[in-house]
Parts: sequence; C-alpha cells; structure tokens
Amino acid sequence: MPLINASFSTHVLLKDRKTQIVTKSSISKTTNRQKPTKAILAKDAKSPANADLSKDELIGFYREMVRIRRFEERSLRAYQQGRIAGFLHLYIGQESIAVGSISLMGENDHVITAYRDHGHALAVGMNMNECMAELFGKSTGCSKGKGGSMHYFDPSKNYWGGHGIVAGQTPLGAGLAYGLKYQGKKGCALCFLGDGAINQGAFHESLNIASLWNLPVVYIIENNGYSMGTSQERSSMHPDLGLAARAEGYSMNWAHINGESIFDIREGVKKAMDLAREESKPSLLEIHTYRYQGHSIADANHKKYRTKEEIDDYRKNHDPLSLYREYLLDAKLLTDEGMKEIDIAAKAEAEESAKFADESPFPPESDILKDVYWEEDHPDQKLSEGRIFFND
Ligand SMILES: Cc1ncc(C[n+]2csc(CCOP(=O)(O)OP(=O)(O)O)c2C)c(N)n1
Ligand SMILES: [Mg+2]
Repeated sequence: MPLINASFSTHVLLKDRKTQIVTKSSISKTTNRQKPTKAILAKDAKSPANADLSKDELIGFYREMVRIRRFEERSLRAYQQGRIAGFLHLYIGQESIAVGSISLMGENDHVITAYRDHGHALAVGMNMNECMAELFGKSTGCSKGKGGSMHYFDPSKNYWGGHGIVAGQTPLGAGLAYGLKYQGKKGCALCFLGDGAINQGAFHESLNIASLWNLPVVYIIENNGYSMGTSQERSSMHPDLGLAARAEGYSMNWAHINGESIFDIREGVKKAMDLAREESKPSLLEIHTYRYQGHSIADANHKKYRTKEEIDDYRKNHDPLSLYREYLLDAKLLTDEGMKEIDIAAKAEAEESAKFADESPFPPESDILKDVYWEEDHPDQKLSEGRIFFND
C-alpha cells in the first residue's frame, strides 16, 4: 500500500501494494537535500489540495506561520530573562507542518503531539495569552500553569496535548481514532511525533493496532534530523526508503513529504486524511524538516553535534517561512507592505502575551492537588469535579 516519492518534493500515497524500488540516493538525507526553488512551491501550489485556495486562505497560512515564529522568539527571550523555568522546546523552522496539516482539519478531526507543541496549539486556534502564560507557569495558562511548555491542552479545539514521554502520544492517537470509529463519526486523528520516537515499542504497537483495526489515524513524523543530541542517522536504522517505510511491516500506507513546502504538506496530508475519513485506513507520513534551535533551550551543546554551516544553510536556503513569503510575493498575492503589517501585528501580539503572562498570578498553593489523578483515589477530598472527555 505504500507510497512514495522518489524525488522528495512529490509523493503518492498508493492504495495498492506496489512498492516502487527507490534507490538510496533518491531520498535526500536531511543534511543533503535538494535546494528548493521557487519553482517547486509554484508547482506544488497547483496540486489538487491547493489549487482552489483563496487569496485570504493563502495569506492566512502565512499569518499563522509568522505568529508561531514570533511567539517562539518572544518566549525564547522570556526564558533568557528568567521568566520561564523548566523546558522550552521551540518549533522554529517547522511551522509549515503544523499550519499546513491543521489547516485541513474539520469538525471531527483531532490532533495530538509530543512536547514540541506550541506551533500545533496556535495553529488550532489557541490564543497566545493562554500559551505564553502556561510557559510562565501562571494560572491563566491553558493548563492552569501546571503543565508548562510540554503540556499544552485544549479539548474544546480537539487538541489533546502536549506529551513529554517520547512516543507516549502514539497509542493515544490510535485511541482518538478508535473513539471516532466507535462513535461512527467521519473524522481522523492527526498524531505527530519526532524522528526520535520511531523506535519506541509503543509506537510500533500503535501502528500494529491501527492497521489491524483499520483506525482513521494519520501518524506524522516530523523528521528534523535530530533527537536530543543525536542525529537521526546515528540513532535509527535508516533503510533505503527512509523512516516512513517502517509502515511496510504493518501493511500501512506511507509517504515522504517536503516540509519546506506548505503546499506539499497539504497535498500529502490531505491524501492521508481522506483515506482515514473515507476508508478508515491509517497512514504514516514522514515530513522532512529542520529545527534551528537546540533540542530545548537548555541544550547548549547543539552546535557540537551539528555544524554552524548546516544550521545557516537551512536558515538561508530551506526556511519554510521565507520560501512561502517569496512565493506569495512572486505570485503578487501580498506586497512587502502587507508582509510588514503581518509581522508587526504578530510581534505586538507576542509582546502583549508576555505582558499578560507576567501580570497573571501563579496558581495558589491550595491548587496543587487539583485536576490530578490523585483526586480519583481520594474522592472525599476532591477539590474539583474534573472533566470526562470524549464520552458523549
Ligand atoms: C520514553 C522517553 N525516553 C527518553 C526521553 C528523553 N527525551 C526527551 S526528547 C528526546 C528526543 C526525541 O527526539 P525527536 O523524537 O526527534 O523529537 P524532536 O525533539 O526532534 O522534536 C528524548 C530522548 C523521554 N522524554 N521519554
Ligand atoms: Mg527530531
């Protein structure tokens, strides 16, 4: 049932088991990919998932990507100013993935991800104030200041977190899909994971069950080339067909997608979502991307396991935001002036969110046992009723 692109900027999700033989060199390694030209984006823009997008929608994607980047930059500054403690995993460089994929979500589609979760949260429509306040550990945060960077959450937006255990979200992604199927709802679960999660047992158990039970789940590997301090090539057996080919073992559809092109992302993810919604079939997608910052901001060594030249090359030649900006300018969908306005507004929004977070109170000490499983075992001492999701 696979697959796949040979050229890395195109992909097909075949429904028949006719695996193409793809040579090793045909799948570009993340460190040696082809330089995306404007022509690639312009070509991708004509694909079925993108051809009918309105000008407003196209500009909207740009606005969302800029908002995420400015939010991340502002939170980095807040961390350096000592306003944020604990972990901070930034999404800079990967924005096209959250924005492109989540732009395809409908009412019955759900999303769940790992700890690098700010981009997905903003893309589903959570506001910057609640997101920044969560980083500051304030009670106005989306998880009442008790989750921090890794545990954003908003079920009202079909957003199920924010999970710190590598691959811990992958069985939950299967569970969301199972819930949809059980309730007879036509929808799907988008379950994002990093390239460092693909060898976890929980992930393989999830793929097995998803395929065996035909669950409408789309697993999306955000392959940014690195886990915590190790390159993907050093940590994962990398078969000729790339990481997504792990799906072969589970008779599951798979594909490679170029993370530098928001259009390629939408095209590939839409095919997988359609397959999930229409035929209740799972898929495994590998989107090739890059992160500019360290694993977390505490990762001071990130220039020791990769070169400065590599980082600079991505920023200069492969940045999904810059490439998309160039596309919009070339297509005369937006002017320099329009770009500036979007940027100024995003910076102001991020700045305002930092002010909001700063001025918000910390949760009271009496809240420490509120909204935790402990209450389930101590019902007489319960401080809140909690909420049961996904049960109606
Ligand atoms: C089960 C488990 N093992 C180890 C860790 C420590 N850890 C946190 S992130 C990480 C690397 C994951 O890298 P990847 O999946 O590529 O995600 P990225 O940070 O690149 O987004 C590791 C090993 C953990 N959180 N959970
Ligand atoms: Mg990674």
